[in-house]
Amino acid sequence: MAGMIPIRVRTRGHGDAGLKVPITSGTRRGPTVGQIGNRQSQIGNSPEVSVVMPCLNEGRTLGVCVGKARRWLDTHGVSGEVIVADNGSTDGSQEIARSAGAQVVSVAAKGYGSALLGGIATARGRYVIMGDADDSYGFSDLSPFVGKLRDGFELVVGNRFAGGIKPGAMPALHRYLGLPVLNGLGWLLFRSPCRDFHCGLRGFDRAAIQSLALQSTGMEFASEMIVKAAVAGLRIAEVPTTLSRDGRGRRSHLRPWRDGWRHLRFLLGAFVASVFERKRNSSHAALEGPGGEHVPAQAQAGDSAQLTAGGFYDP
Ligand SMILES: Nc1nc2c(ncn2[C@@H]2O[C@H](COP(=O)(O)OP(=O)(O)O)[C@@H](O)[C@H]2O)c(=O)[nH]1
Ligand SMILES: [Mg+2]
Repeated sequence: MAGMIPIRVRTRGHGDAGLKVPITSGTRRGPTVGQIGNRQSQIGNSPEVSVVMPCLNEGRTLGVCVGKARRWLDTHGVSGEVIVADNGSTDGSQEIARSAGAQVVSVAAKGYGSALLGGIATARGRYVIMGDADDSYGFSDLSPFVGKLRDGFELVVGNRFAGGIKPGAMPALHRYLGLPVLNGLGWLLFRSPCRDFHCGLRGFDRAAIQSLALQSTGMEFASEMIVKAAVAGLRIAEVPTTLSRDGRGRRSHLRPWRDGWRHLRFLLGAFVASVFERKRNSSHAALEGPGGEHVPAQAQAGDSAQLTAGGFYDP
């Protein structure tokens, strides 16, 4: 992705024409996973939860992942669907997914982000859980994610540092250099509450995340989701999750230097873009009052000229 990343920001109060990221209310509260028991959680004709797995040649582990997700849905009485977003796997992943009970979506555009965008566009659930199809994440225990979503959080991100990284599950380069640097930058630039910015197991309110108009095609999709959610003021939570050694017995699709650079470039580009938005917003505020009348900029401060990136830009 070249050039600057367009990032739209939400402003408080009135006078926000053209700048608002529409989001859904974060105040809805439903029953917790424990409370719901075996009652089906279907909402109208739609399932409550869509589990979306991006997949490129994961034939060795995909069936296990789909099976775990399906079993979790069934044993918790949660109405749900499992969607595998595939990019032309050549190892029979599609058939494996179908026979394990998943719906397969073939996404023409290549890349992790493209696959997820295709899967999310097909999903019908009010909530989406996304996670790798390499059997490294805990699809057997989605309760913490769905519980937080039912509590009204719009994005729930796993934290592998809190939940445990099993031996051999993450290369030392990622664990001790790449992820700490990118996590630190996410906090510094956007006050992201996520201490594991790149955890691949997450849950979100589908409408809220779709309203952010995510567009990254590659692995930097993971950064884009958190940055735009933070800037838009969505309610974000994190829950501990465990990372196990993947079961596929070959290299990851992630290319550490190339993908690390794409994440870094996204973070810096988004930050620069948000600063420009803020400046533009401030000059609007200096010219027009809430009713269109000319007012001095100070009269607008604290009202329409603030961004909501975790308060970072607030005066
Ligand atoms: N459809 C599709 N899936 C992908 C692509 N790249 C990665 N994935 C899937 O995305 C998930 C994460 O990739 P993975 O190799 O596990 O990355 P890592 O967890 O960072 O090592 C896995 O389920 C992959 O099969 C892609 O280009 N297309
Ligand atoms: Mg993985």
